[in-house]
Amino acid sequence: MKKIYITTPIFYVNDLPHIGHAYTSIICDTIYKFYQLNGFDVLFTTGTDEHGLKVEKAANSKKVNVKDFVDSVSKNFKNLTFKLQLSNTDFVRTTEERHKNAALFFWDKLETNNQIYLSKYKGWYSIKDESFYQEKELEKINNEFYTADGEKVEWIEEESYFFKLSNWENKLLDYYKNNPNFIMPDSRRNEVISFVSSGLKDLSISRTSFKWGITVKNTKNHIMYVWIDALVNYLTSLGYPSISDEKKEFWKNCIHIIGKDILKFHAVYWPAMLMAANLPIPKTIFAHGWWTNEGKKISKSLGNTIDPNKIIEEYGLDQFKYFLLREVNLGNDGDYSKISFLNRINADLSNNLGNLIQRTLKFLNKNFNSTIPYSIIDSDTKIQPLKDGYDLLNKVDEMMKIFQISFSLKLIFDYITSLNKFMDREEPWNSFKNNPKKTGKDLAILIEGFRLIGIILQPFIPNASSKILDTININKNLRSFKYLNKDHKIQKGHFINEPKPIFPRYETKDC
Ligand code: ME8
Repeated sequence: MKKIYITTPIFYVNDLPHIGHAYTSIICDTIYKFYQLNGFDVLFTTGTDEHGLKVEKAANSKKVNVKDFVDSVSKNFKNLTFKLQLSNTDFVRTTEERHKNAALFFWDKLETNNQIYLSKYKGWYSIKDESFYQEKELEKINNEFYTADGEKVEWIEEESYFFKLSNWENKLLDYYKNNPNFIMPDSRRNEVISFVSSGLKDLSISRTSFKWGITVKNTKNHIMYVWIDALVNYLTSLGYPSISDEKKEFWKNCIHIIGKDILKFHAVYWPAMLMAANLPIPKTIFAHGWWTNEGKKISKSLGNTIDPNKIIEEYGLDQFKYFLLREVNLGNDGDYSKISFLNRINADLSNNLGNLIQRTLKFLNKNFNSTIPYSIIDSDTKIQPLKDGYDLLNKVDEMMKIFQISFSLKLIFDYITSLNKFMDREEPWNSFKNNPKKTGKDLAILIEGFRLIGIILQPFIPNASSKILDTININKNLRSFKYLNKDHKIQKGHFINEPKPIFPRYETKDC
């Protein structure tokens, strides 16, 4: 069985989860479910990044013990995995022993390979990003320095261990050149290539001015740089340092899904450190775009963070997921607004999909006693709606391979539109009076279309899909993608359960 390993970033526990964290998690979950239904063996890990100055400060500002603080905030992120019904196979907390061992072993490996030296760091640091900056990357306003995101940086001077990042500049550039799909999309790849080409400095990888983190072995006060600690979580989940041969196969096919904010860490520092530790490099790093709220940057200080729990409670999980996945092409930025959310779910889910299924099944229920009146024969499978339906998986698969999730949904919903057109053209409610045989055949074609839609939509809107498949009475064992073909088509005499509305319609006049 082919293996794939999907990861989200591990989230800082300095604050509550918001729409951005939910977004990355939903993308990973969709990819996980798609591959799993397509016959792959998939691992999917997420978790929380619990060390570092930022988290320590957040706990101090609330006057709580740091460990108690991280326990409680990490729980909020774990609860989000339940609320989003994620299929994650692991949840790594960097305060777990298994992770500390992995991070220390990784450090040892770098040290043994002569990749680390002791010196002094003098330079700028952003606590929010937990990142070091060169002056050329900053903007000077009134004698103070700021990152491109407007975060003030602080000057630090302290003894520090360094990783010999500068040694890896050419090897990284070669790697990017020889592996064009390592960084996606292309615009991000170009950004990274230009960053590395402009020169890499050695990276400070320990801090001595705070305590909350993993203490470097044989030192009293060196705390491992939180980004090394955090990145190793992807290996921790596979059992590092003792990764089984099977898990090594997962690592080769690892896909890191991240936001564009943390590209440098994943696409520059991480592959350099992996090469330095003689470990293989993951297959792809995909950096998605940024969500704004009604056109404004989401930030705690503006008080405009969007709580995914609230949207899910008000409108439903599938609606929330569908909007995020469909509204923007993966890689682009997106804007959440109530009106665009409601318009999107009303038009696609309620009108296009929900209405079609509801009116077809009600008609079958009323006029054919909920029983399929016709068996589709092989020559029927050339009829357009069926032919298109059986071709759908190939097309969607091509798009999913390049992470075009929105376009995959577009293909599926274009197909649903074509079924609506078929229904309107064939008018079963009219033909029924004079030609019930034709009506029966048209209904069988539509319901076979619903079976295909119900199966292929499972990675994207799993709850609605299972409602559709339950209503048209498809056996739970016959719902993976291998059944998306004519060999498993619905037969005459197949009984349909009572149709229930799938998606309500929402008023938009108050938006
Ligand atoms: O960076 N739009 O954690 P973090 C889209 N701990 N995605 C967003 C978003 C937004 N407005 N806001 C956040 C860290 N995200 C480190 C990661 S990994 C080894 C360590 C998502 O809590 C997006 O995935 O700041 C982004 O990369 C991530 O949350 C940052 O989460």
